[in-house]
Amino acid sequence: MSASNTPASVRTELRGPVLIATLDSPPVNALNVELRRGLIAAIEKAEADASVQAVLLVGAGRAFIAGADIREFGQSPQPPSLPEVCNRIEACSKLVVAAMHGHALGGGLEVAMAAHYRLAMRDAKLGLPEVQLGLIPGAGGTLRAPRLMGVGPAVDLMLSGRHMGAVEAQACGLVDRLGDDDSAEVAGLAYALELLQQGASMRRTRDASATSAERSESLATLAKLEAETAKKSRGLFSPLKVIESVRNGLELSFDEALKRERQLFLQCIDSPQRAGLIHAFFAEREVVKVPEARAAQPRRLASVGVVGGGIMGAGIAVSLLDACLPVTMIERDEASIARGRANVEKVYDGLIAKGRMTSEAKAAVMARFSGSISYDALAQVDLVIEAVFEDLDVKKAVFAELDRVCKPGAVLATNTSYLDIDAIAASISRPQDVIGLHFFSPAHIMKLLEIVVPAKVSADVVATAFNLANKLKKVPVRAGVCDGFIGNRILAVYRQAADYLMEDGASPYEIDAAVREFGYPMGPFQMSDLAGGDIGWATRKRRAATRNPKARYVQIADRICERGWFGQKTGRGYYLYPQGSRTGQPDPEVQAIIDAERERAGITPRSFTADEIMRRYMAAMINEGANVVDQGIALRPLDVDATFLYGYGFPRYRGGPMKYADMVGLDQVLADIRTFAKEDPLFWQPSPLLERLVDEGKNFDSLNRAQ
Ligand code: 3H9
Repeated sequence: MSASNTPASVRTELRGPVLIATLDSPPVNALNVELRRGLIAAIEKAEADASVQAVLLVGAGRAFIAGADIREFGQSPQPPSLPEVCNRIEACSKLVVAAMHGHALGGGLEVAMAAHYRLAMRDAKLGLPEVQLGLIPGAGGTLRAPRLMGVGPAVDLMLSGRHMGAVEAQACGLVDRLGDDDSAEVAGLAYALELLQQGASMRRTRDASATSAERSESLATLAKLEAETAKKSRGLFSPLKVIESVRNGLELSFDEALKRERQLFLQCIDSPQRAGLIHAFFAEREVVKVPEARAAQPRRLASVGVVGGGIMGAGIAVSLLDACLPVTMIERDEASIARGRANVEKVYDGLIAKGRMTSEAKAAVMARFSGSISYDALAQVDLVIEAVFEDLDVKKAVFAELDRVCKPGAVLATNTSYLDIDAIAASISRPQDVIGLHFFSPAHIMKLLEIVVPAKVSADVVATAFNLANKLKKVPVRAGVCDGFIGNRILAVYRQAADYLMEDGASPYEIDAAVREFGYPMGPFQMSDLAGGDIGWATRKRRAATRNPKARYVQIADRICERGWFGQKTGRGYYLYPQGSRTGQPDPEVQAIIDAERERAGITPRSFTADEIMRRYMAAMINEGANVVDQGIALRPLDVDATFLYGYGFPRYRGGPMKYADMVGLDQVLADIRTFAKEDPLFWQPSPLLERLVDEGKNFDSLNRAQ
């Protein structure tokens, strides 16, 4: 037995006739330049040593290989490229076996597919998720996966980005053997020795050929998938490139198809969608890196109380129950607690109806749920989330009860969307335990959780909130206290920009269409109809007393609400919803209201192109985003991005509003704001941060990196 270290992070060790090459680059063996060089060196070493009959590729730590190193994209490429590495592995004259455990994704699976034989441990998760980063598998994956698994399953793996379990991977031909031993190394070594003993042939994936009948069948499957993909992946660049590359693999020689795959991959690398999607990938992982989570240990979190059993409270309860936490729900009377329980059960009944849950599983979950009309039932819980009516006095009354009954050290959270959490904290004897946990509706589905940090809260309470988010599989974003925190504060401003556009001449239908065309699933007026116009109306009334009388105020929404047109739930809002339909139709009476309001305000309507609509909409969003960062409400621009990606339907491939601003150019955004300011200088006040960054020639991302 001999051991040595080839470049940096690929260790090699000879065990009898097998050279074990262990990739070791924590945390997930992303294929950076050292690993790529190390892999080539390991293969060369095997070729040069006559005693080596086989090479075993394994990963150290928790994964085989999580793919190419995403951090290298967009920088100048360093040889060898990953396709070169895969080709070298495949061409090796000694038998190459890949033994996978943990994640084998993207370039990681491509390395394994270039090996001659593949073993997967039962825990392994295999996938080609490149499209989620705006890419295609670019190291032979679009050609080797169809050869191993067939065109249909391979395209499904590539377009869905899903992770496939080892058993399924074996069933579809992607792996040859399942490993049951203690480690991938032990299982892989035994498999390699067995293959040598059997005199197994050198089996190169590139050589797997199809009959002409099989090829025509594959082409027909592909044509069908292409039509479906064009419809489904609206606005996305890379999914159709996957199909194109798979087709090349069927029609061209392997080498020619590989060349084309590289070209398609590089087109994807150059696309703004790749930049947006990779920014989103890292933003999701960066948001948890907040000072309090670094400084303090989370408190114990074994049971939770929820006050309020309305739609929000019930959604929060479901989210907690799904994370295996026992939940005690408090309501004011027996009828309300029965309604709260029914709201929770309704979610699970929906899953049962769709075949996604069994009645037994529901019973097991509901066994963790209890309801009570007495706050005393919360005496021993570790955390309480209040989700009652959005009114400061009502919330303070709840907190007074919590202060009375909860054990010392219990975390007391409010789900308020707008209210002053410092005021709530100051109203009880333990402000250090009070925090905001702002869930988004439906709370059991939406990924965003704004963690709102009041002035007096302890660091370990903030750390506990981030720990909770992790348990709930949410994307937590740290926010400071202000009216609306990060998301709703910015929303209020660009909704105003949309209202100005509407009063100045664009119809709500044109604005919604422009916003959808930009990539949102729906526009702001559709969203208002879905959420219920009465919610915004109540907020406007609440703010009426503090509104700047000199600021422009569009009254169209109030006129619509005064008629009781609150959107889908009342059958009409900005749109008409005949007979409970959820797809709205333009409403001529709404247009008449808009015309009357324009006349009352003395406005001569003009037309707006979709481009101008979006420039104004985005400028308002970006400008307020900059204010939110400048005032420390968001820690970094990426926190604003994550808020909008996970809570407001912002198109992921654009990376979030601040990333989008960087891509458009901050000077361009500022120039737009200054132009719009000529019409309304009060509304269009450039953010000081935006002006500073433009002066210094910097972008928002420079602030992300500065942290
Ligand atoms: C590709 O392969 C292209 C090729 O086809 C062609 C090339 C020519 N690179 O998510 P976690 C970091 S494209 C760099 O928190 P988990 C991550 O940022 C790639 N870094 O852990 C984090 O860093 P930090 C195709 C990476 O257990 C840390 O590792 N592959 C990469 O929840 C831990 O990650 C993919 O798309 C990477 N590839 O989940 C897979 N992967 O600690 C992307 C992770 O500083 N990765 N990091 O915050 C994942 O989906 C998840 O990370 C994984 C682990 C499921 C593996």
